[in-house]
Amino acid sequence: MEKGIGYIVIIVVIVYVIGIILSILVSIGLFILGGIAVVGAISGVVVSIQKFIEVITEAHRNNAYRRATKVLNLLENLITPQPSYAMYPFDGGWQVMIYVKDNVFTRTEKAAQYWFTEGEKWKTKAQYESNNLKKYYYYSAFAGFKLAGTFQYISALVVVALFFVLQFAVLATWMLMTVILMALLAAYNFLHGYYFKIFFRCPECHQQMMLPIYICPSCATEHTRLWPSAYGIFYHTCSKCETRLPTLDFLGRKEIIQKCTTCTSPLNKDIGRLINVHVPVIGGPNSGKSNFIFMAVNRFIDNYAPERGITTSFPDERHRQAYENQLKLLNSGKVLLKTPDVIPQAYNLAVKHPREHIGHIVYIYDAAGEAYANDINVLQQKPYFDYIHGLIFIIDPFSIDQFASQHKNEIDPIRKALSPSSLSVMDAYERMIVVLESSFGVRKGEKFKAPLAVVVTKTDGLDLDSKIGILAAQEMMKADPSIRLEIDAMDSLVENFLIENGLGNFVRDVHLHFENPSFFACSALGRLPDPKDHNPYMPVGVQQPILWLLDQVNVIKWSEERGVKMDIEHQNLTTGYSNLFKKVKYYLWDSLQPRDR
Ligand SMILES: Nc1nc2c(ncn2[C@@H]2O[C@H](COP(=O)(O)OP(=O)(O)OP(=O)(O)O)[C@@H](O)[C@H]2O)c(=O)[nH]1
Ligand SMILES: [Mg+2]
Ligand SMILES: [Zn+2]
Ligand SMILES: [Zn+2]
Repeated sequence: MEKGIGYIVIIVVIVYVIGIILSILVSIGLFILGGIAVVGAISGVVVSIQKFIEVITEAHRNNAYRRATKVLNLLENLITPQPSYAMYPFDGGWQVMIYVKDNVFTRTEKAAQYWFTEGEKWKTKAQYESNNLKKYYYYSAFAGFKLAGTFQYISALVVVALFFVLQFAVLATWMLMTVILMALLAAYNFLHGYYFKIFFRCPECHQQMMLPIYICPSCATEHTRLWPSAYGIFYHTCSKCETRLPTLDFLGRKEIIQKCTTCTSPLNKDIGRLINVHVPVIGGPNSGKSNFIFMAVNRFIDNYAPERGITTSFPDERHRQAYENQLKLLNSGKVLLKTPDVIPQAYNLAVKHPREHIGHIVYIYDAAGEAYANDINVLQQKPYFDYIHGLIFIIDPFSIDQFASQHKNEIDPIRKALSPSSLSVMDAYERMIVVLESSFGVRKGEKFKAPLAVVVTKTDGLDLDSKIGILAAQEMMKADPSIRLEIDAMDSLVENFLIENGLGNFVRDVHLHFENPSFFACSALGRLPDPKDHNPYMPVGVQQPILWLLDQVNVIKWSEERGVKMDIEHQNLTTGYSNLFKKVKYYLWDSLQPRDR
């Protein structure tokens, strides 16, 4: 019995010891496996992070983000593609993600492969081992290396996945913020342009555009959408030459050469920056439009503006050249050449008051009189009639049938010097109304709001100046002190002159069609042209119509100035009256009487 128990105890002890030894041996195997796996996992994380940093810096440094991605392709289907690099959140950011996906795995793969091949070595070793324990350990090592290799993949996967989530969130927020900023800037630009009536309008082909073409100053590449966009909020980077182009005027965009999108002629830098004012000058061939325009503009620039601190300039060098050439002719006693183009070019004149935030850019359209000589030519004027602010209608008194036939004997000897227009006033006027109606679609009974200056020119001929010119106006005011403005006196003198000479219909129609017409008389040359006389021409009365019109369209404050002058004249007049009763009567009654205009 005792002996039996003794055996059992011995057996148990032996089994126990063998168990312990076995489990120690097995544990050593597991320890080998686990150790290798842990080392593999840790190195996996380190390698993945290392490779990831390597790949991501490479992606940014290699400008990998400057190649098109699906996001950019999608975007460029929606917006007009530009020769510029798209912003990071619209292109590069996504490109970097693709680059990371393509490169991190292939590079961690190499590291993983090392562990797998190491594992294979132990596997072969195990296969050829006869000692079972060793065989077991070799297999443990093999399994450890396999696991370590797998961890390499897993850690690379985790690193890339984390990056993807983070990058996506960053790009999405960035995108959203840029879009909001873009929308705000676009809204500001639109409202600013809308409020100040600033538009890009071509003085050559008369098209209006949202934005001109901007020309890269370094490589001359055309940028058609240089504004805050997916290519950059404040700057676009030209993809041809890497030049940074500002997208906003105050950052310097206005200094970049701009071109018309339709006819590609260059647009001066005040177009799209100053408040537009469009004024066509209308009249038959030879009626005296061009001579009037250049003389009136000249008197405005040389006489009126400087005294008031108003700055004037020709933003377009070609316009300045043309103006100076014409002026040279006029100053040497030569008349201007016939205007060649039926579709006119506009002359741009920038006008800015000293305290004005934004100045005006006046477009003066000088078409050849043939523009109003037939119904086809006249409709070609429509493109710029669409946005006119005021009109100047030129009348050559020597083209008025009744006046011309009544004074035939006086006119004939100086016919050459007068060059009477061959087109009747009514024909030119009616064609002007046709274009105006096609542009504005005014309903019956409704009047055109644009101010109309009707200017009878060439008053140097037949002594007209003393009948309807400034001198006559001053005489009229002397005779009737209740007329205190020269332009009021002239207005009624010229109106009467036209009515007396068979243009009563014309005068009535003008009042019927226009809310705000005014009549003027002037002589652009001041004397009859004579090829032998090289003295400069001295115009008479050319300033009034242009001042009146520019005042009506708010470019200058002439009427305000006149108001002040009138008050002073009132005072002089009343102090001039010796009789107190008369003085009181003047203040209470005479000065309050409205003038019929
Ligand atoms: N006497 C006199 N003649 C003038 C005056 N203004 C123009 N003329 C004459 O009229 C001619 C035509 O003048 P322009 O100013 O060229 O006329 P226009 O309306 O521009 O003519 P187109 O360009 O053909 O439409 C000139 O050649 C002068 O002979 C003026 O103030 N006095
Ligand atoms: Mg002309
Ligand atoms: Zn154009
Ligand atoms: Zn460039």
